[in-house]
Amino acid sequence: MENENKKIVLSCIQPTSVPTIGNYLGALKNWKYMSEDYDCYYAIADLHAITVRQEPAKLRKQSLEMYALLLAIGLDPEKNVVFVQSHVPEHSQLSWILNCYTQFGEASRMTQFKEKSQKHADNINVGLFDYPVLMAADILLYQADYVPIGADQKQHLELARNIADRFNQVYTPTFKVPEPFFGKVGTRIMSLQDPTKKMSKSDVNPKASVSMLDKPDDIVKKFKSAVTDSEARVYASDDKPGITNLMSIYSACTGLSFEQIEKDFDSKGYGDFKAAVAEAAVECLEPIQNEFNHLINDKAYLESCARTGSERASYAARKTLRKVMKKVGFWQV
Ligand code: AQP
Repeated sequence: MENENKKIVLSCIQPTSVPTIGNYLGALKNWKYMSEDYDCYYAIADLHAITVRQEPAKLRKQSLEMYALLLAIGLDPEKNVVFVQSHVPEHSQLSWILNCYTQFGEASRMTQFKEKSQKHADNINVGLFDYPVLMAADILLYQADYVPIGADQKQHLELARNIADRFNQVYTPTFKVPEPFFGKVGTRIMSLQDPTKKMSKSDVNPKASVSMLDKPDDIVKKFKSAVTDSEARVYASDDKPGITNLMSIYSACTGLSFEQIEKDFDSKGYGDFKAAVAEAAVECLEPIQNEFNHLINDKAYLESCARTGSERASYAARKTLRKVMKKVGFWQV
């Protein structure tokens, strides 16, 4: 780590539930690949998670499980900085300062805030509104070059870039202006029950998503009940979102192209295809689940990795925060 020549990557995942196969194929799998070529900071975003009401005991358990899962997918805690966001107070500290360099109008334009306030109409808290500024702090603290994001986070990254630019102009260059890093096409996984909506780990309908820790039998059942269409021919098309989504999952799990999948299932029905997708998903998740089951029983090891991760993250974050505090004029003693 801390290699001068390597570019820096920052990415976060919220411990709002067990991650789905969508989180895995769309984000976490790339995290593993990126760790080969970049200096990676990977955070469990529990500060972000409480913008939606969480049950305390569950949040604690989910954070520990998320940590174990990140190691189980193959992230080496020595090579990467894997940490829990709330263990590094610099995130909250920088976030407050950046609030004062963010205009109310620009924050009001964030579409995710609008969507989430509709979804959680009984709890439209200031944290939900401020979420993108905290995200900017997460990124700018580590002087990240790249942030792997899905299309839904594009607007938030743009805001982080604007805040960085503004701060750099008001004072002198302080923050690196981060670039988005888009994963491979076809990795945005949709809900199995409403394929026009993305698969989410906090979806209340258990049939809508496949969790990374689901048992093989449950995975098979969920794919069996996935919403498709009445045509019974396997090919990708905008008016076949259910089948296209299953093809994305199958392709991401097996590495087969859409053309190959169409050929392989040319004369077969949806039943056969769904069974094949389920089998591929089970095979993809099985080694991760085995490793997870082993790690989750070693709480002392996980805690020690998380402690080391937060110390290393804090060390890097502190450097940026000190500069920022000096520039804005805080008395430092
Ligand atoms: N369906 C998806 N397909 C591909 N990638 C996805 N990601 C999320 N859903 C899909 C990516 O996973 C990473 C971590 O996401 P997050 O936990 O920070 O928040 P999120 O995007 O809000 O994910 P969820 O699963 O929908 O969580 P909840 O239900 O808590 O809101 C991100 O890189 C994200 O793009």
